[in-house]
Amino acid sequence: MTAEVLILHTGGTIGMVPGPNGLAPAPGLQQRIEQQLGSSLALLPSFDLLEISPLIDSADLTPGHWQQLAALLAEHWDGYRGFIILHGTDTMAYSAAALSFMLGASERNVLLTGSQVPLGLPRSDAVAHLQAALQLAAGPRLGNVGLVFNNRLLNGSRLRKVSSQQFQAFDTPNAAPLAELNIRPLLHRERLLGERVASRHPREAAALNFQPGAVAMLCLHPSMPTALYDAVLADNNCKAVVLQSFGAGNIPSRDPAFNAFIKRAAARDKVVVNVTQCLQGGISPGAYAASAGLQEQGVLDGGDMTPEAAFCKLHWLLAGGRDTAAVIRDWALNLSDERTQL
Ligand code: ASN
Repeated sequence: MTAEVLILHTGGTIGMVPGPNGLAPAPGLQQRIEQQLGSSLALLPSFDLLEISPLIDSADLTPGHWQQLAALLAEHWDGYRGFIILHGTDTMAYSAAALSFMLGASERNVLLTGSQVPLGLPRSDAVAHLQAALQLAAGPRLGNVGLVFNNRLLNGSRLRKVSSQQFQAFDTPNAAPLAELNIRPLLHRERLLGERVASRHPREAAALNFQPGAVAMLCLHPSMPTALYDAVLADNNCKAVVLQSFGAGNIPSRDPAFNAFIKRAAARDKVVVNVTQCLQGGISPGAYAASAGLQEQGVLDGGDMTPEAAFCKLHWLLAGGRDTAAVIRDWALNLSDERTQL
């Protein structure tokens, strides 16, 4: 073992530098970390750093990147005590959820972090995030794939990016933080995955077959253009849909185009999952007449899962080669505390 922690740099603001068109990813982060963390490095766990190529703004994330991360984790799994994934904040919630499903109650600590201001620029939040992530990654087993951000450790399968401006950029609106990283860190052990769910070796994830475009998201709004429904139905690549419904799970029940969409999706073997577009609270099937009958028509209950987690769970289930019936069966599994258990 050369170092305790392996840092995988994927891109994102944390490692960006200002350029002619704005902030852009730049290689050579190891040197900049050494400069910026300075003398604190002697007090922190040792690390190696690998950069994926090309480094990306996380707005360019694809399911292929999850596969790439799984392969890197599998390759280096036995060589390090823990892993840090440096990632852009824009799609952090997706990658954190995807990794949560891939690893379950992970045998090794896998933590994501990033920043709102690049490392080395005035008022950057990057140094504190890196320092905290290094300490946690090399520490006792957490189980959860977690996000270290703004003095908190959050469950990776529950995340939402809630601010493009504030240093508190992330929240888990339906779950409490796993740890508060105060002067003395306060770890809520009872909130960790522990033995409640299975752990999976990243080798399994590396062997999955994530398909780009396999899952679509439809965010309902008044008077949806029917072309949106038609496009999803016509795309044979698209095997599942995350329906972001109103409030407690309600849909435009008087709209013939919507009702036809649900029927035709089932007829074409597409899995539809219902989650709320509200930030907090989840759906309550049966609470309103407007959503009655959805479950009878085969629409799956997404509970209080985030749209990002529902999207990634469907991708993960499909990447394992499951047919529609198996996706529907395994949708109910608790893989990483991604929803509140009833
Ligand atoms: N656009 C950046 C990214 O997601 C935002 C960030 O990292 N703060 O890569």
